[in-house]
Amino acid sequence: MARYEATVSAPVNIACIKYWGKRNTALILPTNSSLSVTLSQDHLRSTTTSSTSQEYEQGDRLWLNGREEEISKGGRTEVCLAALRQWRREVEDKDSAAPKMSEWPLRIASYNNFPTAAGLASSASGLAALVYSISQLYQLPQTPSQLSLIARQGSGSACRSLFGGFVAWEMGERDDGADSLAVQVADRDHWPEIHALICVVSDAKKGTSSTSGMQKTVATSTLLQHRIKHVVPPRMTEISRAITAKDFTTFARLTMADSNSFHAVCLDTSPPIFYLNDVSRAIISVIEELNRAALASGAGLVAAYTFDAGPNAVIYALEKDMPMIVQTINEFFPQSLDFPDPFGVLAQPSAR
Ligand code: 2P0
Repeated sequence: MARYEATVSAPVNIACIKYWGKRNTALILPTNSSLSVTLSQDHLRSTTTSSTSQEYEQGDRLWLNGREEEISKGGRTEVCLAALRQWRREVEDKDSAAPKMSEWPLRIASYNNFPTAAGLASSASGLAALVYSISQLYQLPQTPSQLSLIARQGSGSACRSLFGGFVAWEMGERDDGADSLAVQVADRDHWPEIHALICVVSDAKKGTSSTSGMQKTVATSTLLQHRIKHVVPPRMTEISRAITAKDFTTFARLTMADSNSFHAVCLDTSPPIFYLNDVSRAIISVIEELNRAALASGAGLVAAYTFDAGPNAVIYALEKDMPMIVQTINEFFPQSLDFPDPFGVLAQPSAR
């Protein structure tokens, strides 16, 4: 029987300018643009195999880390699969010899090679790998930016994992979402000296999910309105320039400021959302002190912390400074470095 299969992997991305808030929850259209770095550590990836065959029993099926998950009607996964099938139909309409895969059931198996409970975003890499693997299976001609339109509807931050390196998710202006997509600001080779240290402060599942937390912020925070109108737009321009110029001090200043702005709007939500804990705040103090000492000695900033919807820290630093950062973090937090190889480098999603 004819059976087609494609396997790809996509890495986690960590935002420097944070996505927090939707203006359209059905289409996943954000209230502000965001910008992230795609990590490429081999142990922070989702690997997805998609296959299709005319002989499969009816109905699409999905397994996550070996456990079957329901593909709920009208849910995000189903929306992504329907959009990918539509693009496959266009391929089949143009080429009558192309197998009619769009009519066949799909089997999708996805694995994260990092613990989902570690509090690191798995939806971003997972949905990016899912969309990318089916695009390869279907041999779609669409660009990664066009594919990001579909990945975005699986999970907002997933659209940024379609690219390696430094990636912007442009919020767009249209109501149909056709211009809310990811673009690469710079590839991994542009600035390979930037590394990321992941500090797992807690591997407990987070109390407030991003999806519900951000909509509570949209509904109740007055500070969010200031952030999306006046704070994020100039930062997007400034951080893109800093990346182009490889200006670490500006990159670090904006990354830390935006993490703090994001957690401030969480606190300004009713009821307030607390993602940071005492260890997170202690890490902030240590990095601020390292940077103060560096500035006092006439150097630039040496490190930037950033926190997502949980207490775990990601610290960006240049490769040359990373041994000192790791040593300092280890001295202050001897138990906290759980990951065997904490250095992240930048990468492209790779087809295998
Ligand atoms: C980000 N986060 O930019 C921000 C920073 C968390 C804090 O993107 O509802 O899991 O699936 O679109 O993508 C988390 O949000 O939410 C997120 P949905 P998602 O990385």
